[in-house]
Amino acid sequence: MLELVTLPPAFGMRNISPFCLKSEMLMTSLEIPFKMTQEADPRQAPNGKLPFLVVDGKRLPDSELMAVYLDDITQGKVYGGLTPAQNGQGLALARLAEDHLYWLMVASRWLDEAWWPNIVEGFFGIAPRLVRPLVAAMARREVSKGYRLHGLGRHSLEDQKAFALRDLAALEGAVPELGFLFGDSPGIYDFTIAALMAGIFDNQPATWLTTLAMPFARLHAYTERVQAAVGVYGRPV
Ligand SMILES: N[C@@H](CCC(=O)N[C@@H](CS)C(=O)NCC(=O)O)C(=O)O
Repeated sequence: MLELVTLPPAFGMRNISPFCLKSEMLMTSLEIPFKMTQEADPRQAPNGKLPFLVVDGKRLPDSELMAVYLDDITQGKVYGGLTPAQNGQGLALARLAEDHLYWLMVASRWLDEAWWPNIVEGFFGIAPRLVRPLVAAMARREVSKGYRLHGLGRHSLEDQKAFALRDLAALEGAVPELGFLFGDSPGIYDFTIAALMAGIFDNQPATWLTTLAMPFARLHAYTERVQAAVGVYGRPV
């Protein structure tokens, strides 16, 4: 049986990572038998990132490569039904969500002083109390470096919030009022957007990004609709 390895629950979420949640949604929708296990330390994962999929004892990293693999073994059930235009539109939205808005979500959790204690408890709660602040601070430095390398980390918080609002407005404009992006049932690109937005809307306590996102009612309703359709929610239900 396939094994999907994800991060453990945190911040009031059952599945905290957009990439892990997207993969769980996709595999559930494909009705592929799989079990989920947890790994708290991404350094133990291939490429140092979660999720990964264990296939016949081999570890397959990256949620997108996993989707391609799942497409292969289901004879095209992931991407096969999409026209090139739909795939182009979906992939552009996925890149917006996962390569831009995702980083603003990371910053809203990791780099906000007021939210920082939640990271220490949520991600490093299993580390011995004595070394916990040190281990957490080292990880934070890495996140901060990565954010700066991305480029977003060079901007003021005010500008980061303005970037986030433009991303949210773009997604709000792109998702349908009813139904899903490209059909009667949700597909890979719906899972990508909804998995990210679930972690923004539902993480506890709210981050500055949660507060910015809340007024985007259409995006919120869409996020709920996708989760309900597949029966997989980021939060515990
Ligand atoms: N492109 C990867 C991204 C995965 C990713 O960034 N996972 C995060 C959790 S949301 C992670 O493991 N981060 C740990 C790190 O970067 O050290 C995918 O689609 O699976």
